[in-house]
Amino acid sequence: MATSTTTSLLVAEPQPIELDWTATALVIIDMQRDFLEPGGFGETLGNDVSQLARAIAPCADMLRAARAAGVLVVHTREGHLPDLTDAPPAKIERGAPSKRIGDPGPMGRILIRGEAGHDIIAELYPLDDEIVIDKPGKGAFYATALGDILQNPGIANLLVCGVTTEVCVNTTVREANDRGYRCVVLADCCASYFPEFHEIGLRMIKAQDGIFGWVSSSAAVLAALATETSNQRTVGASQ
Ligand code: TIU
Repeated sequence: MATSTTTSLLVAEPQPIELDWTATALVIIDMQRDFLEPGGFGETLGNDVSQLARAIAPCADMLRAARAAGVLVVHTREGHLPDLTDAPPAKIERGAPSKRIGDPGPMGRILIRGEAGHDIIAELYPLDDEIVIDKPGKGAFYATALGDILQNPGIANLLVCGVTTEVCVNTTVREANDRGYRCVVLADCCASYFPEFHEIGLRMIKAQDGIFGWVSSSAAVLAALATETSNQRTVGASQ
């Protein structure tokens, strides 16, 4: 019986990683208007949101490839309930932003679920049947059903994209690593308001022989997926 293997060797640092695509999910962290567009939460914190734009096209490539290959896709959004009951005062009161979480802004209330700014950018908009995790924290596992959602289809590996590298991407990878997932952060699919934090955030993941996981790229994933589709093998005596 001819069957195609579901595994590929993905070029990554600190070493290549064998991925079973049926046990792998693409996780796209917080590619929301609130972080990437002017007038949102990221800009209220004093950040130059144009720094994040470089991750959009590589994320779109990964989304297209995952959909074509049948790889599970998970989108996440950071944000809070309209009544702010899930927003700790310590988060709302932090620093001296130009607007605070829940204040009205040009894209609706800042970082509030259901508002235009909270939604995912048009270029990466989820399909109706894709998983969207709404999270109140920086990590995607805290106070969400993500763990159960990944466990049911037997997901063991996460390809992680999104923003920002050192905040929600790093927090989510650390949470996932402690839960036993193999995380591969796709460097060009992530970005930070601070390019040096992006670089250091990636180095933290792969340091000490991969203390939190692996670092790879969108090009490497595309190459690995191309290998996977051509890996035909013969199993059993009869054809
Ligand atoms: N401020 C910042 O860099 N990030 C966040 O607040 N959230 C995410 O990273 N998504």
